[in-house]
Amino acid sequence: MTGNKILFFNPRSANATFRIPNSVMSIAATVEGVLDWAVVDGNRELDPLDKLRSYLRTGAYRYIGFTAMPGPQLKQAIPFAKVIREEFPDTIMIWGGYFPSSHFKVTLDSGWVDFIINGPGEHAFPSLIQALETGKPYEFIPNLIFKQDGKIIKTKKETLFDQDPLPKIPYDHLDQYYSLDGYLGKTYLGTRTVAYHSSIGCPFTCSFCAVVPLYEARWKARSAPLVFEDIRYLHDKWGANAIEFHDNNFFVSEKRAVAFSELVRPLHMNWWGMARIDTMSGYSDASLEKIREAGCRMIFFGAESGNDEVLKQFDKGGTQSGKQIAAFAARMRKFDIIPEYSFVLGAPAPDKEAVQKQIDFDIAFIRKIKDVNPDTEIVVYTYSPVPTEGSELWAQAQSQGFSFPQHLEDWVEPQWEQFNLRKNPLTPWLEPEHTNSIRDFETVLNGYYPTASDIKLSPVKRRALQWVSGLRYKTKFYRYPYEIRFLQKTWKYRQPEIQGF
Ligand code: B12
Repeated sequence: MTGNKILFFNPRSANATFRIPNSVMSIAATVEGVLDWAVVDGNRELDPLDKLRSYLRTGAYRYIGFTAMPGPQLKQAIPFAKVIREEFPDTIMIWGGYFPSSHFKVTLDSGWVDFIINGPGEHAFPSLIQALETGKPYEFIPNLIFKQDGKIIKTKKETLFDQDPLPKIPYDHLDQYYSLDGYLGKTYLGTRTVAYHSSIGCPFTCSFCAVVPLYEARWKARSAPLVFEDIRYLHDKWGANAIEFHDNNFFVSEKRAVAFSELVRPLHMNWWGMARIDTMSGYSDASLEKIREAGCRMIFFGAESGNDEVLKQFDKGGTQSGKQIAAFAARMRKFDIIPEYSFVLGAPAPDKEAVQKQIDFDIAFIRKIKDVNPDTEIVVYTYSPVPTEGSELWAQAQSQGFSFPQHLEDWVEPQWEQFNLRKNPLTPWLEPEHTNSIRDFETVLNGYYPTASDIKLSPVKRRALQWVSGLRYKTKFYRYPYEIRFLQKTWKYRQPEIQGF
């Protein structure tokens, strides 16, 4: 090997063909103009391993950077890393993203990965490359995890940095590898939807959320004018007409959300983002009106549960309560913004009956939300533990016998994929009847209230689904809803919780 180029890899995540791979692109931005880089996007390649090999065979690439979130991305990330380690042993393999940051031991124990970037990588990655290029020590660079003499070393975590000085995503450079056109997809928001990330982290410490171990309750945002500058560029140059804000918590600052709304309004773009119910309950009517007028059509909220005790168990923090969740859904009707509420069912409880009682409670609560605002979109997840050090919920999960795979390759087993999709949580306290009661209710609910985000579902199909599910929903008879499942399967019904959003 003679070169010092960097190859980035975004493994395939189903149904994500139009999403700009922001995780690796934000890292590529930091070496733009300094070192040559290329990118392979598993969503845009029929045979991405072949493509990776074709770059590596040139001998010009010394570094390879993988991003990985738990779930379908691991199906490429893990076997490809193994092959690359075997066929190109001199390549320095660096992983970043939610999976390796949370599951660093199993990742490094595989022997295929040399370095993990633990959380934000915009400083750590270029510093590491510079150290490796110049033969200087890297042991003091924050946000790194690696092995030394068989021992795992975690360097200190850097305080979350300001976002405005960070370099811009090199969209034009990305376009040389994959046409940007191919990333602007058709959604219910628009015909050319762009994925944009305007802030990082989240100021809360919910114990079921994977964002917490990475960002440690910190949040930093790009200021409204800079976000707008990027959006205007994507609109003017690439014809973007809708935006999915992928921030964990876009609406932390009312001032920033309103400032952005005022700027973007003339572009007539539809957009979507994620928020907390208690934060937005505090927004004034005037702010919510401005946000709607600026094109915000739907907002995703972590409602989690209508039971205040469970909200406490989840460390939801803030002021969120069952009462507030319902009141806010009702309030959103006035503004014509669809609240998309996600619930996390199946939390640990002292015994089987208590688990079912809680599931039944939340099913009744979800029905209540639909009564106060039928437009509310409901996303139902099953609680899947995340390794949040120091959290009681994680301790509870472990004490009841839950553990993650001990070998990296085991993560690609179908049952762990289902776990990552939060469909089959593999948690010892959930019996099949618990999971079935969640899935059956979800099927009937989705039948009676099909999601507005499924653009392939015609009005006729929608009505047919509603008709078939009506009696079950009204009589609360959810068991064995095979006929609804058959229609959903036939019409490839889109479930945001499985496909991501
Ligand atoms: C975009 C996205 C997707 C896209 C993937 C698009 C793609 N790239 O191909 C889609 C919609 C497909 C998706 C799917 C899923 N996702 Co997703 N996704 C996100 C989201 C919203 C944004 C990711 C992003 O672009 N961030 C912006 C970048 C800049 O931040 P970042 O990824 O953290 O990257 C930084 C560091 O981690 C690090 N880094 C990351 N990668 C790399 C690589 C290298 C080489 C280096 C050096 C550094 C580095 O540096 C970056 C800059 O600081 C995140 C939440 C979030 N806001 O981050 C969830 C998130 C990652 N997804 C998550 C999950 C669980 C899923 C699913 C598996 C399940 C689900 N139902 O959502 C599905 C799978 C669906 C499927 N069938 O494929 C979880 C992960 C939870 C966990 N346990 O770790 C998250 C955190 C959402 C959440 N809050 O729960 N997702």
